[in-house]
Amino acid sequence: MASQEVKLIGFWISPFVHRVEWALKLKGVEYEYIEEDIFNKSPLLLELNPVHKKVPVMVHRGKVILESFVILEYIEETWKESPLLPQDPYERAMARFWAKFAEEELLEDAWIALCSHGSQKERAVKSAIDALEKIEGEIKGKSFFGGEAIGSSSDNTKKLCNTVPMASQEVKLIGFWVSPFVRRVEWALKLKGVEYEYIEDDIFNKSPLLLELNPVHKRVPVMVHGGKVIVESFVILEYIEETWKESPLLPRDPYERAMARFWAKFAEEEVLDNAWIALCSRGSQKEKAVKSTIDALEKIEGELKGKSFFGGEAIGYLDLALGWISYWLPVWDEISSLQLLDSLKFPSITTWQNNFLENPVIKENLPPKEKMVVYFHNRSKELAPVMASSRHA
Ligand SMILES: N[C@@H](CCC(=O)N[C@@H](CS)C(=O)NCC(=O)O)C(=O)O
Repeated sequence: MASQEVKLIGFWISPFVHRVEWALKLKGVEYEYIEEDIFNKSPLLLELNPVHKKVPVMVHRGKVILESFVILEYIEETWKESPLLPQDPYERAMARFWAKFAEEELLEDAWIALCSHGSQKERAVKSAIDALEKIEGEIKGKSFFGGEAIGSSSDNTKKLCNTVPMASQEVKLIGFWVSPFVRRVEWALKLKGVEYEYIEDDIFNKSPLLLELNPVHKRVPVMVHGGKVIVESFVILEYIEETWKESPLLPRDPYERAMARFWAKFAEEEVLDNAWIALCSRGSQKEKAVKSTIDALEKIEGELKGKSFFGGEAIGYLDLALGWISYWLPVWDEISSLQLLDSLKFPSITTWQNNFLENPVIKENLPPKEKMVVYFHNRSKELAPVMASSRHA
């Protein structure tokens, strides 16, 4: 491959950039490396990554791919030699789960531990060590997470918990009625025509089953397929897509797939997190969160314009990932007079919202609105003091 086909914009010390470089080198992909100064960003970086303005940025044949994990998946799908992910969908799910876990629980806490002082440092050190203990359990007895060779994780990885005895194709989903993370999994299963047994849990009084099946996060959704336990809704969606090939949710083209994954992550981190803070906080914290949510929605509006669905003509992965915007966000708007989803400001999102909610699979699988209003009203009141104190933490 001609080196000009792949360009990587990086910063010498970034671990996110290095993981992309390692993947390219392991696969023997030639690339041109362009060093960036993240403290004095170049016009090129700002043009290629206007959303986050961060490295790494990979450009392949003029197409821009962002976010190191999204880039890793793109590299894996584009250059098949020396695979980094295992073949088996469950092992792939485990690799994605632990990668996400280490990023969210270890890297973030270790960084806070490095940069903070006093009780905040102590807390972060403790959390980082807790996370390392879980990772130690995962790698025990292996040369690499990828087994005998470097990969994203293991071919022989331990299950999150003991295997649950059940028929080989049986699917169970443990959920909570109002969780948008659970609904996106249900929608995916229904769109693909996969039968499953739904088990309602109480996240305020967790069942022994939930604690046993998801000892790491203790959260729903938890999906069990033929006794194998998969957690984290985006990891579950990828597993569903790889296991049941009918009615594909992700596009075929690796670049389009990368875009779907990028926007799903963006909406989760920038829209969902901020909208939740906007609902549950007060005063200037609320104002700031409202503004950030609207800024993020503007980017989503730009991404959607002119399309019926994010997935084109049919509901796909990104529609499911963002599905909560169509139904949960208006409820939050109503409870807290947030005025986030203004139809004049966001005409494309509004049209998409109507298209999405008209689909029978979606329409028939939504929590009752009145019950949601009461639930979120109470939750926002309960969480307001917690949000206020976390601001000063
Ligand atoms: N990132 C997770 C989020 C799951 C999540 O936060 N689930 C909530 C219900 S909406 C939960 O189980 N909360 C219980 C807890 O955090 O203790 C996913 O996508 O699956």
